Amino acid sequence: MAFVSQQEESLSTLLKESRAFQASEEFKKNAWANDPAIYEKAKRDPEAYWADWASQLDWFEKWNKVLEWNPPYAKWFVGGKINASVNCLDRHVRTEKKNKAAILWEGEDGRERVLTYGTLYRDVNKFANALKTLGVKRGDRVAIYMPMIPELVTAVLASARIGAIHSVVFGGFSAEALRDRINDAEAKVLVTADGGYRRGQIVPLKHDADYALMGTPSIEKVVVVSRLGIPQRMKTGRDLWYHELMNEAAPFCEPEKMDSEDILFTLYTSGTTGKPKGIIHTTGGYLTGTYATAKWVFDLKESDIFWCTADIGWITGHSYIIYGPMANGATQVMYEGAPDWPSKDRFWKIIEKYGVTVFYTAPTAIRAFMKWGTDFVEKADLSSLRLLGSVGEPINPEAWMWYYKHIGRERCPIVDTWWQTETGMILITPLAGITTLKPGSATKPFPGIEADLVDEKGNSVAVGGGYVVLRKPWPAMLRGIYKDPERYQQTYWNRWKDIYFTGDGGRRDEDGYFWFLGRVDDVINVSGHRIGTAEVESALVDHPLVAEAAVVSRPHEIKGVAIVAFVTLKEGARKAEQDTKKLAGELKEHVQSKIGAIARPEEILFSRDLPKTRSGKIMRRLLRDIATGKVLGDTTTLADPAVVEQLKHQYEEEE
Ligand code: 7RM
Repeated sequence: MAFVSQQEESLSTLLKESRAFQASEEFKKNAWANDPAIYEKAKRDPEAYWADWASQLDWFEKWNKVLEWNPPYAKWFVGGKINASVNCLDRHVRTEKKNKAAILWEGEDGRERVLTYGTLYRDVNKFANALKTLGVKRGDRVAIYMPMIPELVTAVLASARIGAIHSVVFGGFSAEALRDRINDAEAKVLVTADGGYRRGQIVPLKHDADYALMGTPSIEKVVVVSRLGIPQRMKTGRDLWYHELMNEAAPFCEPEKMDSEDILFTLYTSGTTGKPKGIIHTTGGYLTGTYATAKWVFDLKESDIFWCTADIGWITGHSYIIYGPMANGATQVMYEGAPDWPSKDRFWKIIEKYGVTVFYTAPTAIRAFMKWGTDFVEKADLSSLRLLGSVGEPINPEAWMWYYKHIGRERCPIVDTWWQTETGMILITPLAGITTLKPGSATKPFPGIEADLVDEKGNSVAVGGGYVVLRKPWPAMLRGIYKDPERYQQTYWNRWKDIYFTGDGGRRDEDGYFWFLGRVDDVINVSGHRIGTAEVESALVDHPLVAEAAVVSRPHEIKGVAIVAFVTLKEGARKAEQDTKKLAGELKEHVQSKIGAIARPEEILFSRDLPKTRSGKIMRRLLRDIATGKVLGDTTTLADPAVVEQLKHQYEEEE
């Protein structure tokens, strides 16, 4: 095992020796949240606590009631009048923040743009007026299908300014997916672009949108941003250039005085059925929740340069690129493209160039970096970083340690933030100035959040495994599923009375820390023993040759179900042309030694890559189908459909 590097060995030593980490004294001293008493204070009077956060925003009219809770429907800051764009822009433009950078944008092609709060304010006002001239009114839906360019932020905030409901569709989705979402929302206007760059390729958004637009009767106008400068076929009477509209638009648009409970946006997310759910978020509570968590979790200060690598097409981009950080008046990096273009050090080069201080990314990205090796990382100066974040799936302790050591250089605390499209805001997370960190744990509920772990009957489990639930409403919670109240009730509120079911399973340890084990349908029951797919995956990834692993179950005569593991090997390991049979045996042994015989995989399949959704979540459903030899389901949301074909063939060969 000559290719097991020195670093990897010391990494696992680090992991074994100390399992708890703390921010430096200096970090703690300066953190916004550094007094443990805030947890107690919030618990004692949650409404007063949330009202305190809300009062840090700008309201046209104050609310007369903090919370109205008629399960499963909550209303926050009832009677309050507010506008989200005013809170992200106007209130900063009135201060010395006017000339502060809001967005440091970098295109994948290397193009750079800096937008100050002042210039973004001007653009948003103009585009808000442009939308009005196109007939968009308060309550109308605006669909947005764009690359990661500043005009995407402008379109979102302009919609919010005039009280239109934005519905952002991730630019990586297909034309059909776009069409279905436009139709469900009955959007009046679509804002798109000629395209964007991804891995050196052009993503032809307008071209794809044209296909979708053949079946979207509600769309009256299409606005096209010229990102690439590629000539487009513009349909007369329907399609308009963004820059032409902007040239004619008046510079100020009076913001709509929205009710706190007016819909700010819908965002579609996959559920258990084929039809995506349009998650509804409203204005006052959502803004309060994202403002508060952005400030405390990311400890945002005037001098920070924040970089959230998510796409705005996902909730993470809505909450932690647009609303949370901008309500805080933060300076951010926004990057258009892929982490490995033109080379695998693109992210580190960006951090170095802009002096990023707070970096927020996903475990799947971290595992890719691990796979690519430390050479790409070590050359970069990452000394500006002071805080790291993770989101999207459970981060296995090995990835946590790698992130801590190689990116944070053992100086930066890591906040593993658990939340969902539905929760709108981060709910379970460390506060780095207070919380002792344990690699792999999202630690504790944010102050004011009543998260719990329960058994089948809904009884609280103090220490042990269970379902993660929320016992009390929180400001940024979803208000429903667009045009489908029945499904809202069914999906989240039918298991236990007046308790929100997250769909996630986890464990709570003796210190009250939450350890997420993945969606409950990912929990495997082998011979009556409950095993989290994440636990087995973590054990596999702990092996020095393994880069990434996904574990699924397959029906088994005796055990009920058996464990099948899909494994990708690290770059060096792959080149070494391992004897796969022998290595499979070794990995099974490894899992057995880490967890126990019950967790020993029945079968291990090696693959160059794992099938992932475009937001980076491993598609276990597909892997399950492959493992059971079933016909494959829908693969249109896959990042790379070829991966599945390759896996299928490989599996059939090995059979
Ligand atoms: C923000 C986001 C939500 C699901 C959620 C979990 C999983 C997200 C973590 C996590 C463990 C985390 N929204 N998840 N963050 N699991 N630790 N820190 O991802 O709607 O797209 O997904 O993602 O299963 O239910 S989402």
